[in-house]
Amino acid sequence: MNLPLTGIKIIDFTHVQAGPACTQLLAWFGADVIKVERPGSGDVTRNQLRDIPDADALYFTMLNSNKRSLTLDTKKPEGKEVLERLIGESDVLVENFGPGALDRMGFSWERINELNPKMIVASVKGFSEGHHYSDLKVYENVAQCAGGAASTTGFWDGPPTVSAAALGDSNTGMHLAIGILTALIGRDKTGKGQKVAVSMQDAVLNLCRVKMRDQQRLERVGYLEEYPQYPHGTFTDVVPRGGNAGGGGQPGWVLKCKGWETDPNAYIYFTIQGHAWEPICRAIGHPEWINDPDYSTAEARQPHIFDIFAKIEEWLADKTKYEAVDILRKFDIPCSPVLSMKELAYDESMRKTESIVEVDHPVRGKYLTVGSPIKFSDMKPEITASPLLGEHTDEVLAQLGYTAQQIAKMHEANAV
Ligand code: CAO
Repeated sequence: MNLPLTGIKIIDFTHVQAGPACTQLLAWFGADVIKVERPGSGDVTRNQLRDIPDADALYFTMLNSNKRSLTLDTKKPEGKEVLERLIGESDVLVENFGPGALDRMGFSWERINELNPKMIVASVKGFSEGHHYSDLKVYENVAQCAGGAASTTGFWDGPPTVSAAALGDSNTGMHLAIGILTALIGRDKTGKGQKVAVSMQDAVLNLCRVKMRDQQRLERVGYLEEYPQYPHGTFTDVVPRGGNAGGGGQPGWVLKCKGWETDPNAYIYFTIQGHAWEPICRAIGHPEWINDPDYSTAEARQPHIFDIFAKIEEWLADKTKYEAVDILRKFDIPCSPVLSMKELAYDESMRKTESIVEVDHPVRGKYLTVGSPIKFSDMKPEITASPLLGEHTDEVLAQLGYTAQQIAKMHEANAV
């Protein structure tokens, strides 16, 4: 299949999650992504949390599919020379090293631009350039704390809480991918490359936009009517943690279903959409609420919203989460079962939509990975295995014009 990014060559100087998630996405869509790794060790995630002693860890395989691997010691003169040639022939260099690492290696933006003025250099850092924390190294949870997610997640009587979703890592990688594609389109118009940077703090904050909305509302009116703290609790001058409250104009909560005593995921998320109040009352067997002034408007319901949720839980008590959703869907009520990772892994629909795919790896055998969450009408990315460390070193060097003898010498010098 002629994928749209076919012909775009990417030097993938990324590691761990934020950068690899970005380049993996571009590889799915056809880019030739050459992952540059340190000889002998490679990306640290190859070894992290291994479940099979000699096989690359799932952390690596699930973030580096569809790529080629080139081992290169870019601190050695031979390695630098190879990287220079590669820069001369590529379209994009993506990196997420600690602050200043690329400059210390001798590949500043100015130097790369000199080697190839059409090159797009894309970086992930913890904080934006010019920020007073821009010298910090950053991992996922650090970013969630810095970007406003942790202070607004969890319950009001507990500490700031991080999300399991990789808001700092993969989310930043997705932002960077958008930046790269934009710069590529820009280059088509100007003929020039440019620097693209996304900080993890900013990418987290971008997803916490509604909490910034709430901060401003709070400062103006002193309360937030959709939070559980309203109207019985108190507000300070900062956005509180709202537990499982719905973030928009419609209240929602995680509600217990049959079996919750023993199954940690026997819950549904239930949303009370204002205009769906009548069907909700019918669905849960309380038609008398439809015209009751204590229930008929969102404003009237809010003071006793948790009593309403308790009544819905009574209705749910003899229904599994799946049975409940099957009834509620008929009434057009936005809801979902709370699904465990196990349920998702074996969900036939997720396999059918290729949102979860099985990949064959030469060492570990078959494993599951998350497929493309972006679906196209004219193409279907095929997810292939992640490369072994240095699997494509000789192939890439030969394509760069090195002779077999020169390649052997580089191996001897441990430069590749
Ligand atoms: N050959 C030679 N040297 C190499 C190399 C190669 N192929 N690849 C990397 N290196 C060197 C770098 O040049 C750097 O050397 P110096 O520090 O001496 O200049 C060194 O390896 C370490 O790089 P690092 O600072 O990126 O690595 P770290 O393990 O100390 O930090 C991390 C990891 C993630 C905290 C840091 O890279 C970072 O803050 N990145 C930016 C934010 C980010 O992306 N974080 C998300 C990671 S996903 O959770």
